[in-house]
Amino acid sequence: MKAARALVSAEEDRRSMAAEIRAGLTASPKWLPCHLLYDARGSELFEAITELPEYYLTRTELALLEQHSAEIAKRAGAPRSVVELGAGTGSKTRTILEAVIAEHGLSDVTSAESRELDGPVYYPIDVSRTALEVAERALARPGLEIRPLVGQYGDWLPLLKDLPGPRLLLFIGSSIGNYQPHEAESLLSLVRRGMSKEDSFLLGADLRKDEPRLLAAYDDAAGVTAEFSKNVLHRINREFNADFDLDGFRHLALWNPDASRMELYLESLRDQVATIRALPLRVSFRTGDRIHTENSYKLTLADQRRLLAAAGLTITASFVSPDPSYALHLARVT
Ligand code: AVI
Repeated sequence: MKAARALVSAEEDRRSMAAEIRAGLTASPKWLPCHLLYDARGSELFEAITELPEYYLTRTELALLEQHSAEIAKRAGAPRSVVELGAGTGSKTRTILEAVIAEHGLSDVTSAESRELDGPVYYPIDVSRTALEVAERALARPGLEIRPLVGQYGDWLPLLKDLPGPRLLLFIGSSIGNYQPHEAESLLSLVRRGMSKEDSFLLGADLRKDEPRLLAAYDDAAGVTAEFSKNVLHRINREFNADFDLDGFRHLALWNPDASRMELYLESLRDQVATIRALPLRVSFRTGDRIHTENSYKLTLADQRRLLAAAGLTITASFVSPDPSYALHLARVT
């Protein structure tokens, strides 16, 4: 198994996390960046979310991928590099990789030279080293190189042009929805700047739909999403020597129709003070005070198209499931 590459040291990572926690918990209203949700336990809980009956996103996207991967691989021109942003454990990627390999043929593992010439090489990018290790084990097969890259997308996207082309970039799982619209546009512009004319970009994103369906998806009956949300406090307790009382907070999922997004919060159930000794910082809460932990935007099809166009990407094919509605867009540099 290849060791995952990281551009940023664990020490730098910890310093930037500490700065984010301080900035978020001293702000009014309080917030925490959603990438903090994904430590090893958080990644595990997110995997469990993807299998919940209420969380329609993953299985709807998988069904679309199963139906259209062959066409996507063909349209992407038998890519030599498949780069996935936010790969997680890679569970959503098998179908598309199989299709790329089928379109391509496996690289000849007996010859180093033909391996150079053939491909494909899969580069999963994720902040979670543990998730990447799972992905690597789950997706390993003869003839497919897997080179995991640990870190934020911004660390790796500028290096895209160095990878053999044509490249297929995957940003599936509706993770684009976790960015504010202006951040989403900047991220897609960064993707576009790393692409050449021959490359393709596949975006998978949830669509705006009825409120009850959305509320259920982000506040499931079994309480897995609540545990996932609260895990961020558990993580701060463990990694920054804090004393958040997890029973003193509840998970809250709200639909904001004006912003067209689900908003996830941790709400304080009483007046309380938490101490984060490693920062050091004391954080006071009144009953009902909230920490905003995540947004999940649900754009219309027209807004998704506008977002891609604004980033300089032209859609070459869209695959849309009607109910529950979800979209896959294949795009090229405009
Ligand atoms: C990772 N991301 C696409 C998920 C979503 O649906 O926004 C994160 C999530 N948070 C709670 N449930 C799922």
